[in-house]
Amino acid sequence: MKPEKHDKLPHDKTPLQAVIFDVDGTLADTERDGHRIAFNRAFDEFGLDWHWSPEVYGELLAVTGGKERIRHYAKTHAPELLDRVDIDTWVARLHQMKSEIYSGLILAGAMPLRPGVSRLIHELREAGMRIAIATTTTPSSLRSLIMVNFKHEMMTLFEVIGAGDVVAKKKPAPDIYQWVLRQMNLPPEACLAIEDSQPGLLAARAAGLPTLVTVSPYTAGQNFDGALSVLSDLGEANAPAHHIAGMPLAGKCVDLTQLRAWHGQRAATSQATKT
Ligand code: XBP
Ligand code: MG
Repeated sequence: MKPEKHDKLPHDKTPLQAVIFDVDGTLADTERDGHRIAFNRAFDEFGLDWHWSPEVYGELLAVTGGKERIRHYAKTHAPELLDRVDIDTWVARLHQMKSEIYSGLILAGAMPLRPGVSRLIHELREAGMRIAIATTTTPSSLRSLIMVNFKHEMMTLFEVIGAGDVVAKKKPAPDIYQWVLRQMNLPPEACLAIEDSQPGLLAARAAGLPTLVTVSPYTAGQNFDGALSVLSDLGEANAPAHHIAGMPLAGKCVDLTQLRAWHGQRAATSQATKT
């Protein structure tokens, strides 16, 4: 049946129906003291003399995905490795080792959630808002982070988990967000993404999602043009978030009322960023 003209609301009238969270840098500051440490320990286990300092790791974050990051580093630091006939298996085994070490660190309590994350997720769930994950991280690493911080299996907390190799192209490609939207059967304009990095913002925007950015230590200086708003974090009543760019934060912290308000005004932001 041909859809009636009024079946589809204009973009700026579509109500907010789901919030899609990034993981690393957004839910928790996992990179420098989590993933980086795990990569370095796995390199030791594999007899490699590689060591990723906090500075080097910051540069390597431009390559999203752990296996992709390892392969990229090998290209410049040990190109002979790439000639191995079993290179794909070797990278996968090294990354598997890294992921196990990472989960061990997380389960030992090394990585608390960022300010406001637990509060907002609980508020969204209580309000019946649909919530999902869109990340380049490996599912086992995410599961550990969720288990230790929420005492929940990830699938009971989030309706849809888009993670790791479920899509071929990782952020900044839009694929992971498009995959999540398909699973949720929602158009992008009915959703809002929360990200911490430029590759994440680019991925979400390329999928058509209005996006809030909460910067993390590695991403604070990046270009966030096109974001609804850019903040220090989600904030708590006793530890207010700081506004950095984009639409202002009305109160001390991000709550559902604020997300709905930004979402409702998103047409103004996309106009503003086009000029
Ligand atoms: C950030 C990433 C990930 C992590 C490492 O993901 O690029 O690759 O650095 O995780 P996001 P893996 O911000 O999208 O959550 O080693 O499991 O890939
Ligand atoms: Mg991130």
